[in-house]
Amino acid sequence: MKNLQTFCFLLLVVAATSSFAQDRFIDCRKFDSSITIVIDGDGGDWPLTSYGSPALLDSDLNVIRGDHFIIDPETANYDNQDNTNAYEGPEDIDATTYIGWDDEAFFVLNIVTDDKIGFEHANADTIDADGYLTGASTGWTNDGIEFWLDNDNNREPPNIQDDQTSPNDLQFNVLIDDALQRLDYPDIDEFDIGMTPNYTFQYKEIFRCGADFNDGGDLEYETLDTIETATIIDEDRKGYTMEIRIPWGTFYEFNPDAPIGFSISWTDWDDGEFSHWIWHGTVDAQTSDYKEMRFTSDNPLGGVSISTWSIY
Ligand SMILES: [Ca+2]
Ligand SMILES: [Ca+2]
Ligand SMILES: [Ca+2]
Ligand SMILES: [Ca+2]
Repeated sequence: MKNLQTFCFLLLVVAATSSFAQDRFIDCRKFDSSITIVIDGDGGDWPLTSYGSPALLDSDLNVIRGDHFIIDPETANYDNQDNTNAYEGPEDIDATTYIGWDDEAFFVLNIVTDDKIGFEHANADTIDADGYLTGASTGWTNDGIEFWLDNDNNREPPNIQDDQTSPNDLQFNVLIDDALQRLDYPDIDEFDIGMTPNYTFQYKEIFRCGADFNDGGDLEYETLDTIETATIIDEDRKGYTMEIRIPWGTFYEFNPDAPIGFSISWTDWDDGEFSHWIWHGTVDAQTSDYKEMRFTSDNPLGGVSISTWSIY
């Protein structure tokens, strides 16, 4: 009996050791077929109790397997572009970002704490006096989330800030502008919400991409139009919840059949000054710093958790 226990223990040690190197990836888990996510800014349809540990980074910035994201000030990089917007703690900016997938799309639920929310905290001249978006700027202009995608998973080109020729590599962001407009300017027609004067989106954007859908014109509009987003600002304005649905095939080689390179940054404008936390821990837009994300289906979100399986 003792020998059997020793054997079982050794078996576990071997299993744990041998699986370690293989566990260095972001685990994007499939939703159970019973789960339907509606993009309405309400996370109540997400099976949050099914999630396990967050994807973290060790001291060498190697990824530790996890199925969602948090801002870890120990390893994430705080970049404020040398202005005076200094990080003041979790009431300043904190976030838990859940991910998941089904046969049609990739989903994100971004739950954020931020005690300075409003156009008065965003980039100057984002809106005009009547609350219409000006189109003066897109991208890094308000609170929100940014995704870094290496869809062919080759960590090339080395720096997409300088080399924006690969159609597979891009950044994509979603800001809270449309939700703030609905809140602060209730008379604005829904048709005008989130749109610039020439009818392109101001609260979601594709950039740093070699593909045509980064052209600022019709194709970019049509591509962004397929990406559903919904943001609800907390009643006390100390945070917001954002849901995003990106259909498979929206970007070249963006599908669950193969891993992609991935990272996130959380953008926080306070008092008119920019900052962001970069999950992967370095400030440069180097694809080599992204981490592998795999789309797994063996432990579905909202299905029966492995921890509840009966062993005997
Ligand atoms: Ca929802
Ligand atoms: Ca803040
Ligand atoms: Ca690439
Ligand atoms: Ca803010």
